[in-house]
Amino acid sequence: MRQSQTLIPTLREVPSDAEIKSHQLLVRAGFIRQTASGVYSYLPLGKKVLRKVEEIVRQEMDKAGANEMLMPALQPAELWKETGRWNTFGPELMRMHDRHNREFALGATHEEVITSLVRDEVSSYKKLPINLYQIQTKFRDEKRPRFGLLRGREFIMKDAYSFHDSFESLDEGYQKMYAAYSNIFKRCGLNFRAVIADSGAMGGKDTHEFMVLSEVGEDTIAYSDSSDYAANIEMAPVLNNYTKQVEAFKELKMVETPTQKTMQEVADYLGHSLEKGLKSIMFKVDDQLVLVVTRGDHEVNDIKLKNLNQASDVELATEEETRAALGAGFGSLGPVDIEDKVEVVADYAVAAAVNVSCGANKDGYHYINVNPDRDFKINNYADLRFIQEGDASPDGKGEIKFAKGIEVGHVFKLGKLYADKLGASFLDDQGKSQTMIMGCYGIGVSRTAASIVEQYNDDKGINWPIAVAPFHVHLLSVNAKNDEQKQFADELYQKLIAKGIEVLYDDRKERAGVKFADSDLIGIPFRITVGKRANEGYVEFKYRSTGEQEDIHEATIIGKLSSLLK
Ligand code: 9G3
Repeated sequence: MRQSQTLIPTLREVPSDAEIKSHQLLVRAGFIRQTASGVYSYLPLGKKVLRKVEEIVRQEMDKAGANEMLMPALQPAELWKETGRWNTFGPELMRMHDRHNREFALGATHEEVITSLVRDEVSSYKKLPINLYQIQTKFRDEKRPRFGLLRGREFIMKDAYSFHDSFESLDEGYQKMYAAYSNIFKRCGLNFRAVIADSGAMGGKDTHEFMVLSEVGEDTIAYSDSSDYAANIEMAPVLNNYTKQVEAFKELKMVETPTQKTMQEVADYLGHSLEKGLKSIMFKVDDQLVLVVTRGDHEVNDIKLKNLNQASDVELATEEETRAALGAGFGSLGPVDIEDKVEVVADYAVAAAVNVSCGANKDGYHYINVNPDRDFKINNYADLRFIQEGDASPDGKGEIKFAKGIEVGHVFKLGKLYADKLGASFLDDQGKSQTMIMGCYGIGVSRTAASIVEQYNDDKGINWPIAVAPFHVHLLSVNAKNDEQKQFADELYQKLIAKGIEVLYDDRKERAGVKFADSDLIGIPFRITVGKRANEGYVEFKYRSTGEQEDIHEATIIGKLSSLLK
């Protein structure tokens, strides 16, 4: 591609609305432009990178036995009404009417479309398992689109769906996708972890998220410093290996805590550490009030609370509801003397508490020297807290550390949920009708491209790994006025592309400094500069990743590049 004939509008200054490196660099280097909030145009270089990432995805998906197809973005509302998701999703699901006033959803995902299609076309166990995938634009009306391609309202996803006649078959299909995802992200040059995740509203059991390690990631990963254990912090279980301190029980006493509200204020006022206090928070779990008690230095994990009761909705209770139930407001709650006004659940750590403080369910008062069993009954101890750095790794090996991650992939064992709702069944080898068992597997293709920039950049710009770079070579002629050099560069350009090498040729009538700065910004792995030594047949060869450069004879270029690009 000749730069004098394409569109690569580079910018010197950082766009004000771009907070993170990948967003800043993709805009400055002329890869993307925002069309609306969370909606982007991919300019030629951006499109080239998308195509490279998609190509890697395709190769690995096809190798895993998946079949590419393409589903519509326009989805009839009837399908979403059949699964009940037309109502469970709010404004995030973009909807529209056609000219006949029929309702449609703009595809945020495709479980409804694919399951209804397979329902209509597959009815025998002989046709199972089957894995169908697409690479397609998705629409999700995010409340706060940000970080450029990382959280857009229109983005490119590879979504795959597998259909099975047994859970064993699903496990096999899931493992194949898990392996394919590992290959894909490895080939993209990404530093990632597959983490145990929460299936959220999708139901089903096993699910893993593929997380690119990055400080700008919105998810927190809990990983072991001595094994490959890694889980989304929402999911990481906490071992119940608390030891009860050996300490004589002291006499329970109620004390005035006139203005102390937060755990820290109460602990400071009563002169003990955070962990010698109990924290009690009122939740509404499927509209049922539940008091959740944890140690003062722990945080309630609402996902674990939700999974504890297989609830569909967990939220904090209001102060009014809390006061109505326990006669006190936030900051004065506790498990003592509340009989069965509300259900009480507690994290395992609470069972090991000795002589601790807690709210007295009376505004401005706390109990001290509180002991479980003697002073309060808990009908349900469970693992209800977020894991913390330094906790033992759930696999028993080493300690937990935290890292931030960008979710670029998510694989689910869906089970029968969608097939049930949409009536996707098959006749088994006994001729008996069975419900299909499904898996679904997503990769954020545009998000993956941006994640690569997050991990491959320096103070000069992007530093693309070869496998996903928009071009292999950036060819520059620095003195546009020198016919001999221009002639040399033109011929070299033809030679390289004749050998199938992907070359971006900067043949613009620009000063050398502008060309070098743009080249560093765009980040193509290898740069060939044609300058004054062209008359001896020598060019300058520069490695974008290390900055090292050397003069080489043009006769050696093809051989050098062929070995570098292998
Ligand atoms: C919606 C909207 C947003 C959504 C969904 C539906 C996330 C939704 C979960 C999935 C599950 C898997 C197939 C590929 C892999 C992920 N956000 N999810 O279902 F209507 Cl607005 O998408 N789908």
